[in-house]
Amino acid sequence: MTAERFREEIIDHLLHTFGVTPENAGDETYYKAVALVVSDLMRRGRSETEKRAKATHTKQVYYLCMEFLLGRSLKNNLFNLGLEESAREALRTLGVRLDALYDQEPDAGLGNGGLGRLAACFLDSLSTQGYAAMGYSLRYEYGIFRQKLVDGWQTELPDFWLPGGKVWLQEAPEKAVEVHFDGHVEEAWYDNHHTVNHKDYTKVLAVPYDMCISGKDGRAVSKLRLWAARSSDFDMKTFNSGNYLRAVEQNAMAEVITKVLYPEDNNPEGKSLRLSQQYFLVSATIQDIIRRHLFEYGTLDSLPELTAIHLNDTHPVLAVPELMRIMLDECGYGWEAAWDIVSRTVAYTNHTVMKEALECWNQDLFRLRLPRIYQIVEEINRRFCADMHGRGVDGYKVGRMAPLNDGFVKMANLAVVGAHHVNGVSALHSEILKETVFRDFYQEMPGKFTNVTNGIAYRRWVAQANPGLAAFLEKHIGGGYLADAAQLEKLLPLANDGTALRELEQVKRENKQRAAGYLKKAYGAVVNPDSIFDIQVKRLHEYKRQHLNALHILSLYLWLKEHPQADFTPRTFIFGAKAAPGYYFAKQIIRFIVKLGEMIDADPAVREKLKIVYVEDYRVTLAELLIPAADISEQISLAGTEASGTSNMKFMINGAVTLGTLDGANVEIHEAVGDENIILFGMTTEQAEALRQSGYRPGELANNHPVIRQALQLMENGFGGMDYKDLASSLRGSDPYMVLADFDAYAQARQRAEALYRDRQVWNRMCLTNIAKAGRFSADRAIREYAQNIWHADPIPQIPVNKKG
Ligand code: 26W
Repeated sequence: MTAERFREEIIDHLLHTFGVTPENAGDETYYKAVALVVSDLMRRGRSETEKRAKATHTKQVYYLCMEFLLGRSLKNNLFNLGLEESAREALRTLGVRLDALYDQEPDAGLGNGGLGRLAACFLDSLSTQGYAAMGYSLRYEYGIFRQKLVDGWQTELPDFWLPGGKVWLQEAPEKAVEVHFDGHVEEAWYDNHHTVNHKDYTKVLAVPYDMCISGKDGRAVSKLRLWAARSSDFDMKTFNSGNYLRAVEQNAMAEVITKVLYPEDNNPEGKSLRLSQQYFLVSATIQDIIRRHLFEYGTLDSLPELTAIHLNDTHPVLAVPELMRIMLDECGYGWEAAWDIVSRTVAYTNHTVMKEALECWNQDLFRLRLPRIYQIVEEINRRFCADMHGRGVDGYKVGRMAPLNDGFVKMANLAVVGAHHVNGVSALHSEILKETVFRDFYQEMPGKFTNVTNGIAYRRWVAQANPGLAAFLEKHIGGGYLADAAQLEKLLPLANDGTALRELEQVKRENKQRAAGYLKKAYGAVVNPDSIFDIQVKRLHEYKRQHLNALHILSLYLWLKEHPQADFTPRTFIFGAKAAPGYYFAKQIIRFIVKLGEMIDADPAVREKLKIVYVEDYRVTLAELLIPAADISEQISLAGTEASGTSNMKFMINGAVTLGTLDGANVEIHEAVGDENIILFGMTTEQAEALRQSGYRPGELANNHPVIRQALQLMENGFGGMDYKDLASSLRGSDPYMVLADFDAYAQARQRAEALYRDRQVWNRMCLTNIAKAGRFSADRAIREYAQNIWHADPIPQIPVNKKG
């Protein structure tokens, strides 16, 4: 689209959609008008994609996830459609700056962290590579809370994103479906025919809101369908009989289902509302998938050949009994035929080994809320157990694998039983799954288990988030890497090119300056762009060990006090993390970091050398600013705990060096770049396990280690008007994630990092090699592996529609 045409369309939307003249419109309205122009284009692209997929009978991929952490869309879509320049020019003639409009867009924060961001990256790749794909999730009214730190303590504010975010959503009321809860089930025989009736249920309407997800160069457009809960009918009878409040209340009860995203990550609460959300997503989605399939093909017999349903973690696993329910109760299938179809259609990815993250529902709660689904789960369970017993499997083992056990519905067990493939998200994680969480299953059905290492939408994370690096790449290796990430390896010959390396250093330096400017503006934090930018951004969780990072900074502080003359490269430590609102210990860690930063700031002897910035309200948009500015990427989880990590990949491709443990995808990053280009430290998974087995005694370790002892004492004595006794005593007492055991190795690794950094040529070469080797962590590669090994799906053939079918 030309700039002139773009301009006309913007003006058209201003006048006719928003009723304002170009002269009177503000940036917010301009942002919306531009978004609508882009949306219109994408919708046309989407119908093309659908037409081609239908004409060629291409297998559909349906990606179900309770979270899609999309961030902003405008820049991404303009970039993908190749329209950024036209838009910029069109707006310029109207006296408006495109970059100002970007800042009008709120982040669509419909997710907590890695799981949700991965889903967003995957949709991008599915579109780019031209698969026939849809994502399904919920249209939460409130996304992940806005974090506000009050004297270091995290408080949560609602994230009402829809006013600025809904321009991307198109309501499709004609595709609304009913979802049924509660009531009871009656079974009967009529004329030899067994019928099941779900009686007296409550209905909630699921209304789809569709968002188009563009791919690079518009090869295909995917659709993300977000369901919103709406009361199916206002109870006029109750209302008329004078019971106004009750009538309104019923309405509100239905709509509460999609009111807010659960801010828990890795720690489910087992609340009935979350179960309702999950079933709501699954039931609406499965009905939609079946409707689409029947409309095209008229029978569900071909479902496994023509659709792949992917469960992103266990949260949408009720898709398995829901699909069974519809086939049994509404389509007349018998159990065996239905089960055969379901279990050839559904696949499942596990994203965490945290025991407490494996969702279990209280059986009674489940039965009351979802009586028919419960019955089906019972039958799945009965048949699975009978089958296992029949094969001579030990009774305890069958119990451990059973979907129903100990009064709970075990979601992970149901997922493995119902899925044809189960995968972990990094090589190490997939191995750990087979040895621990799914050991029993792996012994009985080894063929189900596989690995697909995560990947990232690198075009967003490099070409859009890091224009300086994009220009550097364009200059030295051309634009081919945008379609084929493996081409980043073309950089390797520059490893000894001093001029190119200095250029790369300059790119980093400018990104650091840009980030510094923002930190000054947003938080009043003054940071030195010549210091080492050492960044840890991710959810706050003990296993990720932000407190290891902070404890080491505290020890550096104490050391610098004693060695004021020491030759020391100034460092800026940047943290960004939200804690689950009820995770009290995590909130204490945040406060400890913030207060430590304040103590350092107040100390003229140290503050030129050390600086901590805790960025409030870390989110996708801040990640896009901070990651390109990083020198060091902190990936310091206890080995064996982080399933994959994906920020490690984003940092790497932006030319930061990983300082990390052999955990998750760090293992594969190490493999890719070699010993020379990563700074590894700490115990391996096996060593950590062995230490635990042999009896880990952190208290003793603390007392015998002068540096740790002194640091913990300072925490106990307190500073900044409070003490950090809870934290210190957890470390001394049990230290579940072995912070103290890895402390020395971490301190040494940081020293090595400093030494490497001081040799600018060596460091720049490390950065360059990291970028060059990041290609395998592209989501395009991950999606191809899913498509080939799990979904058995191909991209839509690139033939003109009218030549076929
Ligand atoms: C409240 C229930 C719950 C439980 C687990 C909510 C969310 C989860 C997620 C599975 C946690 C999560 O986001 N896991 C992360 O998934 C990323 C993508 O695969 C990995 O890179 C991270 O290592 C993993 O922590």
